Amino acid sequence: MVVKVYGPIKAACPQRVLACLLEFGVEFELINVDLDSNEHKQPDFLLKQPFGQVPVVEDGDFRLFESRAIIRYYATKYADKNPTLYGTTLEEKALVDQWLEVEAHHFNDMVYTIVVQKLVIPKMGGKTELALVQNCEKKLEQVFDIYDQQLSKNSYLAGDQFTLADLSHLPGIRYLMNEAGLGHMVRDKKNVNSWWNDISSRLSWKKVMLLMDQVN
Ligand SMILES: N[C@@H](CCC(=O)N[C@@H](CS)C(=O)NCC(=O)O)C(=O)O
Repeated sequence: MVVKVYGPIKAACPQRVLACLLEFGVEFELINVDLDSNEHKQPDFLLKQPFGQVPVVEDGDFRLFESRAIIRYYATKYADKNPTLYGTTLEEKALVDQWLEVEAHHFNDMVYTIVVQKLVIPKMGGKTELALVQNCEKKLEQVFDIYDQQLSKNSYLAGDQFTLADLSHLPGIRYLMNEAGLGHMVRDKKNVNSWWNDISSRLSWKKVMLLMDQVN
């Protein structure tokens, strides 16, 4: 069964899902949703995702939204193909979940606000709230300090294996390194920098980047 993934390849949340599907070798069809023309806010799309956001997946009759719920679903469904991605014991899974929550709430909340303020609002003719951006950058610096400490003990966030917790950071860090012009936040921290170099070299992520290049 080919999984349908709704969302533009350039958006971070669909990228998280695609990287996960590629890790497990799950076949997918990417169905573009044009955010610029508000396709995601139209009644047809709201039937699939009532909050009007991407991604959504359809796997046969089963439909799911929320990118982190989707990656947990596939990591559980295909655990036999790659058992370490979501941990093999209750405790390993709990640690992956812990760092996924950190990514969603401490890391992503800051990156999301920075991206909206620095890129989206100016594109719509609005003005960036510089104080808000500075505050987010300060908080993000603290998050990276904690990551740097954690990564001085283990190669990856949840231990010595690459997991969903690491994968989930890829789209957000890519934004920081590129459009947001904040690559120094990663490069300045030795352990975070080696971790980024490692996780962004994975074949799954390279394939996501290739797909993205094809539409640019
Ligand atoms: N928590 C959701 C967030 C989804 C989300 O914010 N998607 C963005 C693209 S990365 C989007 O659809 N933005 C357009 C909008 O919110 O109107 C998830 O992880 O799936």
